[in-house]
Amino acid sequence: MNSIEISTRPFTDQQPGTSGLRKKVQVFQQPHYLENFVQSIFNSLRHYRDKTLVVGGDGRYYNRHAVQVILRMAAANGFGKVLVGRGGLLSTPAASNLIRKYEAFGGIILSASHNPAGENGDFGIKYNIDNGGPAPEKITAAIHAASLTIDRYLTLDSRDIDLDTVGTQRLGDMQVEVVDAVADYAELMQTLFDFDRIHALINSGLFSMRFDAMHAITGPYAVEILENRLGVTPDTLLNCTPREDFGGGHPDPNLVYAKDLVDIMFTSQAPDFGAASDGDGDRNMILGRNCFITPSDSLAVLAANAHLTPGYRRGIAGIARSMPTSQAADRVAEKLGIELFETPTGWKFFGNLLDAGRVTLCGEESFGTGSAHVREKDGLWAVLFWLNLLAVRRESVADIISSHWQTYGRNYYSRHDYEAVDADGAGQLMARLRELNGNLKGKHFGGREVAYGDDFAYVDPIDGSSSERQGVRIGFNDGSRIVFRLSGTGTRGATLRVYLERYEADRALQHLDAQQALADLIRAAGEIARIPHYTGRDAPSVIT
Ligand code: G16
Repeated sequence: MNSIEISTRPFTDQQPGTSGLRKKVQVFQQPHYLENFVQSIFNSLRHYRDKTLVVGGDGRYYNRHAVQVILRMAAANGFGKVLVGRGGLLSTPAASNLIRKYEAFGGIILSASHNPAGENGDFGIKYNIDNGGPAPEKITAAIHAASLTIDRYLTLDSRDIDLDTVGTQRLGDMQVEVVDAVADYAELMQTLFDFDRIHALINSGLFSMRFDAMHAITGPYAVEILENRLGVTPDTLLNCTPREDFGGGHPDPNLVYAKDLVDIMFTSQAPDFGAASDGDGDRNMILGRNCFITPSDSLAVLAANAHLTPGYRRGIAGIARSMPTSQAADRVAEKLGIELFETPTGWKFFGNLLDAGRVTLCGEESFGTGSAHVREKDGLWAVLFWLNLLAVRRESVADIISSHWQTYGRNYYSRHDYEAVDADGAGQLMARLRELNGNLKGKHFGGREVAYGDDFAYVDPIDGSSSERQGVRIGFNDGSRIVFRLSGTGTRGATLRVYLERYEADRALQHLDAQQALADLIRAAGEIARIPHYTGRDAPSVIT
């Protein structure tokens, strides 16, 4: 079957953000829009002829159509084989696993993560490289550059592939193998965690839990692992049937959007453990009875207890966290005598460190934790890690976090989001902060003195590449800090994120409400950045 060449013209808005290209579905539905971006990916790659590509997505509206488009274009561009998840579905960590396990050239993942889905929702697409991780900036920059000069793309005039039957089909000269990625992923988890011990805990009669897949991709993975292999009862699993519109919800596992689960976990009769994951299965939220574990604390607890699991029994090489993530993990790294890396926001910045064996665990405040087992953050992995700790320690989630704070001190932490604000106003706010921050040293806010103000820049210790303007940091003389940055994943206006952190060593003061404990810093942030003036908002839309 001969490939056909379609003439096209560039779109000027195809610059990948924190994690690929995310836009409203209607934007992707413009003629040639998706095809242009896919061809731009291929145009920025070399030596992929006859190689294998992994393709799949989180099942949101437009997923199936996009998979068919990509299959035709992959065949026309000379790939030898595509591995595609059954139904066109792959969670992000499962896609990363497939790329690694089958030594694929790379993968295309269709997802806008936790962003709402449906005809009026969001869609997204990103490219992952052969280590299974998100493409680094030099590749995303090349894709963007290619998107600005594209004048044609290649496709086939062919029927749709049957995506629902596991097995191999042909598309032109290319093989398409529809795979059951759930089994591959479950096997990987079984090599890392003590399934017998978790099974014993779950079936002890002394333990109860809930897992909320938020009508998104992790449903089938949770059923296979938690129900079929670990023995939870079906009523333990909430919203585990994936829907194209995620049931009309916002599958972001945090205290605001995972409301069904939060309502269950904050009562006197609550289960012992609760967890949720997001649209594409890479984020997680961990809860105990009446207890929320911040993602930053979760990373620190996992690092401190990793030796209790089979997969990390021999210890961890190092830890990496994104800059705005709290410094709780730094204290664990120090005690363990291992390296700690502070990277810009975005999982892509962990890839080199993981590949070089410098770090084993990574985490971000944005509800992401993961390890060297794949090159993406991994929601169910974090849930199983916690279950393994609970099975070994036989303590409550609240007791585990309290004793962690007693040992290491508590990093009070919160993120305030001002979502979908006017982009110009948000840009001006950041520009003013950048001008100001060099002159803030020595000034006082809320009883604290500013020790430094800067705009975070990062030099990758492995390949020397540098990334500038990654967030304005204002640090105080007591070690507390405020970070301001604009989200790179939103699709409407701009989203201002304000990250607040303060350390508390005094055990008697470690059980305050975080908003109360951070009240001075919250006020200082508003004052320094003049948030109401630039955003027109006097309160954040989401607090996590
Ligand atoms: C993506 C990235 C994460 C990042 C998060 C938030 O997550 O993979 O590394 O922390 O976005 O980014 P921002 O603050 O720029 O919105 P996901 O789960 O959306 O793919």
